[in-house]
Amino acid sequence: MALDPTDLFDIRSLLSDEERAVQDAVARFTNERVLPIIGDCFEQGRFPRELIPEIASMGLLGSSLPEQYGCAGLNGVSYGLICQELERGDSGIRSFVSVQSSLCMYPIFAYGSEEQRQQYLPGMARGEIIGCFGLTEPHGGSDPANMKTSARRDGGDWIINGAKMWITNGNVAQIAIVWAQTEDGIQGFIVPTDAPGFAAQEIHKKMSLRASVTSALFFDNVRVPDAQRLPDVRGLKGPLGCLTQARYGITWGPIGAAIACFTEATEYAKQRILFNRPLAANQAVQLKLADMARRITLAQLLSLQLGRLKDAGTMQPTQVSLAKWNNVRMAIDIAREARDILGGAGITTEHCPIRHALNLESVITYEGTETVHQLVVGREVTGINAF
Ligand code: TGC
Ligand code: FAD
Repeated sequence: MALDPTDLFDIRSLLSDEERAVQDAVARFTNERVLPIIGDCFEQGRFPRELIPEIASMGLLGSSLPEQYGCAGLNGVSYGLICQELERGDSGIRSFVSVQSSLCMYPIFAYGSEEQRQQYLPGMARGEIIGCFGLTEPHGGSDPANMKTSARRDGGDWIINGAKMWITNGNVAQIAIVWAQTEDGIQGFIVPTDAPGFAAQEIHKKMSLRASVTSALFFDNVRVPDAQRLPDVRGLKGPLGCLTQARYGITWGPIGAAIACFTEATEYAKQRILFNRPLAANQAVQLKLADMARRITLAQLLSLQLGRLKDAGTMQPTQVSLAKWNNVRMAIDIAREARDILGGAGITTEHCPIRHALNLESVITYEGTETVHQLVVGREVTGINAF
């Protein structure tokens, strides 16, 4: 029996019925609602906001959080499959869901008060309240411990000053999860984006993640009451804990992008006739396609095992770093190779590889650069901190 080239090890058979149903539903959404418009969105530099209600109604926002907050209560593997199928469409769509779910809803759930959970999570799950996550600052994102944005106590309020850079959803959001230095270390605040002194400026001229909104945030004496502070976390482990959730999803997302590029390159190589034979009949081309299939298979196994560890409650940040490094590297290499197999046709958005390759330039940088993750693994295996 012929194997599925995008699932050579029948990893689907390792999924539960519920996980398969989630994957199928999101795959349908991507095929029917994302793929027909995404090339144009990318070209126009437009995030397709019109998809938010449908994404929300499918339960894809905060999908792993409990049903009591209006969320789907799915497991970690299902969240991974959601990321994979969305990023098969475009990294920008997956980014939107990652930020809302892992970087905004998760900290409210994990570090927020019960009042904050009740106030925000159901509306965020319905897509009525959109969040953004402000950690990175203009002077250097890899070292968030060197944070300049500050929050100073003023009676029952906090006054926030500073700036954040490269913030996904910044100009779409109603609330920003803002990490700021305080007298008691780094703390998180839920800042309404209509607060006086808050400004978001969209970053243009991007050649990557063009179907996603990226912004700079500015805080000029922004006043928020203490009720907007996340009470249950202090220090860098607050934002880093959110990043672990988001990075986990990002280990799955690029598998989708890689599958899209691999599939398109394979079909193209089978149909393109050069030197009187299909391009795919050349050994040099088959080696490239076989290598893509090998690397996709390894990434699939890595993320599935990571998901099983997550669902068992034993997943470690170093394991997430290794998988983010491996899987994004796998995907960007495949996207570039697939672009090459398409020849000149590969440079237009009529075909997906160039769009995925350009998007993955962001994915390999955000949520910890490739180097940062290599050094996290290096620290684990040597016991020496090279940061
Ligand atoms: P260190 O000072 O040793 O640790 C501080 C505290 O944090 C704890 N911790 C973690 N907790 C959870 N998850 C992790 N991954 C954690 N890593 C560390 C740690 O145990 C400690 O806790 P405690 O209780 O002892 O205080 O910090 P470190 O040396 O591990 O960190 C250094 C480094 C370079 C790894 C870290 O700063 C880092 O990861 N830098 C990269 C920053 C980054 O990834 N920024 C991403 C911004 S958000 C984004 O890009 C969104 S893109 C969104 C999209 O569109 O998808
Ligand atoms: P830098 O930290 O200045 O790094 C520059 C280079 O130096 C990199 O190659 C890096 O690997 C290397 N380097 C750093 N340290 C070392 C070292 N010790 N040894 C060797 N090399 C090193 N941030 C948010 O907070 N929220 C968001 O929603 C968000 N969305 C983003 C969306 C997009 C499209 C992009 C591009 C970024 C986004 N980011 C977001 C920011 C992202 O997390 C940062 O870009 C990333 O953490 C890297 O920070 P930096 O760009 O300042 O690069």
